[in-house]
Amino acid sequence: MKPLNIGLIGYGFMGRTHTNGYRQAPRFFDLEYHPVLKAVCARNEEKAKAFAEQQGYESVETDWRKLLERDDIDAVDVCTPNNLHKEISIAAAEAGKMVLCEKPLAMNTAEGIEMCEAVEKAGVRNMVWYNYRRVPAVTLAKQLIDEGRLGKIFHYRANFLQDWTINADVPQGGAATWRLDAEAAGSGVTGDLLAHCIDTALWLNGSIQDVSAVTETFVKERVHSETGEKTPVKIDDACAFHCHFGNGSLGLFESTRYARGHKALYTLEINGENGSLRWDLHDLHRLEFFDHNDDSIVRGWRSIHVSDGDQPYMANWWVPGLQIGYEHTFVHQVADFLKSLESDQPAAPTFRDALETQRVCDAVLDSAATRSWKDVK
Ligand code: SOE
Repeated sequence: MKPLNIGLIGYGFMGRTHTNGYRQAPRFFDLEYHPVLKAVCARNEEKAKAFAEQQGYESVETDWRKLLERDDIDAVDVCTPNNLHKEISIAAAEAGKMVLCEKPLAMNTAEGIEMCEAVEKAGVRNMVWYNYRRVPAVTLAKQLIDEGRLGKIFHYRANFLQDWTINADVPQGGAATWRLDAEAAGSGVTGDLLAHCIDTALWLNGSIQDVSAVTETFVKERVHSETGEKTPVKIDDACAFHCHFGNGSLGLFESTRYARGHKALYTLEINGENGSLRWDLHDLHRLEFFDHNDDSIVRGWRSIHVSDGDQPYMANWWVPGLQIGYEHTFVHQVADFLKSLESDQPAAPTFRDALETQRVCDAVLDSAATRSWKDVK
């Protein structure tokens, strides 16, 4: 067994999901490398200590630069708000650390390019936490598409719907609501939610060529948590776009934080010449599959309960029929990352892969701002 010493920066929601991944992966997967929770870093020492104690980190740092100076850290996990991804990731790469960065890669494409160049120049392993690729049902969708079961693809459709910002009293900025502050997040639902849909789409259906988008900011001003002042909201509350994929299919995407009743409804559907696939995060272990090659008298949508040992990742979990959930996507991502060290292959999605998502997000925002079609550049 080889140790892989982890330095986590940021201990919010994502810090917890990743930490759980580090803890569980070696318990369920046969891995040569085992993560060691060496240090957690955050500005608030008291809270960082409480997190370290609860989660099992050996030490605490309050300055991320100090963490990067430590010889006992192999991999840095960047779980900060988006506006710090670039600076920390580049510094970590320059310090020779592996870098695992929370999504989206960066605030924009220009930053993403710098980040890619830094990790590639330093020759350090890098990965971005687009976790939904590792839902077994989504991974199975990839397998079925790659086997050619859908034939020529005509349509790709995805939604990511939430409702947590409808109340105009929700503030922007600060630890809990930095996602509403353009200075910290870069964009709203486009970088936060559609980025997931785009990452999955690029993986399942290939490149996106051009986009036409519309965005809306429903609540124009919110109190800023740090200043107490009411200031203009500069993020997109909702975004919808359509696009052309490189394979000739059409894409339709929608995301909002104003779909009352929906907490995290990520759905996708792909329609091909010979079949279709449909998946829903709220029922994440099921993959709906329509196979037109079935005998016509029994032809219909089948609902595959992805829980059997010969389906992706499931041999590592319980016995067939017993399902897993959201947290396991991060366990899978950690396991795949650790296996990539053994095989010396890149761990997808790399920074370079995630840059493609960033380019689509930038084209989407540009299209909405200019009310025109934009090429993905
Ligand atoms: C936003 O509410 C959020 O937590 C995103 O930031 C995550 O990336 C997404 O997986 C769930 O929703």
